[in-house]
Amino acid sequence: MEAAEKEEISVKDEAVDKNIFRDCNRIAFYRRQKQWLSKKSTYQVLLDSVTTVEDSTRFQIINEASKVPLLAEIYGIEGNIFRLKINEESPLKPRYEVPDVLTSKPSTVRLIPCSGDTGSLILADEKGDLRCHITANPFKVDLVSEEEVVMSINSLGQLYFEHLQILHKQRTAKENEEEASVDTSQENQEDLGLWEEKFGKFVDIKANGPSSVGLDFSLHEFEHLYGIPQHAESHRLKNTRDGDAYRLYNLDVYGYQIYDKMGIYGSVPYLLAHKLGRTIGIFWLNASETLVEINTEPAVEYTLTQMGPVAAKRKVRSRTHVHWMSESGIIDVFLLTGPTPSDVFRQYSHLTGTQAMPPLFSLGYHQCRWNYEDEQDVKAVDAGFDEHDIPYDAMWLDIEHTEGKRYFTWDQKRFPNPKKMQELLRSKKRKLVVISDPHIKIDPDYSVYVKAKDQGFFVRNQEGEDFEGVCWPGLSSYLDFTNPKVRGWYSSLFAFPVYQGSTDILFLWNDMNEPSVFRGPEQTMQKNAIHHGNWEHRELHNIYGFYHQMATAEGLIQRSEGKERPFVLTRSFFAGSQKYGAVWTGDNTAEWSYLKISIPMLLTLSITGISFCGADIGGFIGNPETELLVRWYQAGAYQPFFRGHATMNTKRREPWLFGEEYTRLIREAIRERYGLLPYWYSLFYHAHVASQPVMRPLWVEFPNELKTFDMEDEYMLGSALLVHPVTEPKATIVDVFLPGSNEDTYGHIEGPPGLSGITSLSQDL
Ligand code: NBV
Repeated sequence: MEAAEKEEISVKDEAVDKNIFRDCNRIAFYRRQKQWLSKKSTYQVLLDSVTTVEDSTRFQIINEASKVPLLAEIYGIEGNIFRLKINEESPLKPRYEVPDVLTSKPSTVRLIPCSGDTGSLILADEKGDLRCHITANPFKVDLVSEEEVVMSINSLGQLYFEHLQILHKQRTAKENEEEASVDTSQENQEDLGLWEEKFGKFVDIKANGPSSVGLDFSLHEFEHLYGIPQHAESHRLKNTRDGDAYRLYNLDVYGYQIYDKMGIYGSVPYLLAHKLGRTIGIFWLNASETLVEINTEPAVEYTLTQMGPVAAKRKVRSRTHVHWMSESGIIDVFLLTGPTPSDVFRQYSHLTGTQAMPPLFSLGYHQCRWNYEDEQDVKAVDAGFDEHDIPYDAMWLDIEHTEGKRYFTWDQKRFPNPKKMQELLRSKKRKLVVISDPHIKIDPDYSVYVKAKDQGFFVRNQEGEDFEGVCWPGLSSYLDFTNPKVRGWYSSLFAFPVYQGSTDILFLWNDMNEPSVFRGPEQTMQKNAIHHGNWEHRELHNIYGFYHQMATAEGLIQRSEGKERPFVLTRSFFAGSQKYGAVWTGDNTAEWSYLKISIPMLLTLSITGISFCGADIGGFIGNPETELLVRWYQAGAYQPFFRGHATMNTKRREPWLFGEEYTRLIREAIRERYGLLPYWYSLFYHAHVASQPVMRPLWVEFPNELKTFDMEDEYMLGSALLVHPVTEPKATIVDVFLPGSNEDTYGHIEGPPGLSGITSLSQDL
């Protein structure tokens, strides 16, 4: 290992240093939006601009201060979905609109405008299922269902849209005078980070200046919200009133802090809200850095004493306000009107696709470690499973299997005969999964590097040269997966004759694809790096990993001429990543609290489309005590992606290393998994064809039982299996809430002494 790498790893061994990462107050677009919104300047609809163009209703909205016209478009989409797009009417240059996430152009339903009262407009489809009322001044949209307003848009007046401008220095004095939307005085400019934003030693120069957008949504009578992964947080979203907003910004956060709203590896800007009798969803299609504030106002009852002799009462329904803010792009939001949880799942997958059907082997147990040292090590670990009669399906190789972290190569000394190694695994019907990261070592003798460089396939810096950053191989450039040509070429690298030493039992693992850039701002890429089509990295940061996995999965499909299903695990992801494979929760820690939080983290991924998800069994960082390891296997056997993994400086922890009793317990847990494999496979098929998550929070299966809305220590697998893992040390008893009876029923489950697998309880529900 090179010195530079050692230094990185030892630095990374400490707990997460939050100073490396920004909280809301250190994010300039957040500060700008807050400052401006406090001035309460409003937008209004120009009602005489309303037109129907093809399948959308369009109209202008104008801010009373800035006077810059925005163009709003409202679409009705099949399956009871609304789409609202807001962009500048004539921006200085095109603004980024996220491509490739929607599976196809959504089929639209015609909304017919009918005039409301003066100053308003009503849009409704023929059947009357979709209906919205637009108020002109101030601009507000109410979504109505069965005569009830379910959601209001911009009722708090938080619509915010920074129109693209010419850099101050290049403008005339008159133009500068006219700029009224934000306070642009010199000292404030720096603070507001309009054209330049500092963070520690990093300076982000913004060629396009400020371009952020924001909008609020009020969800009437909804108090339970879920979604917007990825955070190491509870399943139900919390109020952000007293602290940081939920941040969606894909970052490599080693040993992330739990119960925290900072952004980690992936982002799905989509949330669901649920109340008795109705579930809805908001999908905010924007790939730039995004912040989400949640604020629930409980129901209140006022007594109106001045109204006459009899005291009148007025009830104000509870509501939750959701405020989305993104650094750039446009406002493009899909409102999923439900009404049931399964309707919302279907509506979302109608837009972004369903879970890819996994190959059967990938639902079994996976054995990973950073690193299995060499072919002998692989052989010995593989034999260990047979000796101890423990089933497993896939052996994994981390970055050390390559020649100096040059992906698509093999370390000549440690892995001189990769095909022979795969033949051994194949003879037992097992598979191999290897890692392939998006950074490419700068090395004129590395053919992948040379070919990518020659074809201009790397992300570029401001000077138009290849972007360079440090990662595992040392100085590296980063493939620009947003370019379809780069994806096509990358996919071709998985062809058997091209990827030397690979066979058809080899599958893939995409790591570090936030992308992770050592010594970069927040350990990622500068926002002003340039991608295909001249787009700045800031526009599409959150979708980089999505494209990496997409290209990898496509490569595996192509190498088998379309016959085999791919398996690709990714660390970073975006809305729609479910189409390309599995996701895991990154670098967790070997502590009970991380075992516990794996459940809400996976539930959240599951309801936002990503059914194939898991957490490293045992905890990646540190050495789990044996009891914790056993409990983690017992819990993991009932989570969708089931892989044991550990970082490099940890003690070996293959299942048979802790004495006969523990080996037996782990064996039993893994066998329980295999016993249910047909059920898992059927659930995934159902997720693939009918959009229903595999792992389901109780509220999804029991939407009319209030008690279930907050539960995250137990869940359903499909609709037939209730799972309550043990996540506390020394537990011999768990109290399991038994939903479905509308009474408070608890099952008191006591295991025999020791760590018996009291993980699951099935009943006819
Ligand atoms: O490739 C090494 C590790 C990998 O084992 C882990 O699962 C990833 O989350 N990788 C991160 C990079 C190094 C982390 C310190």
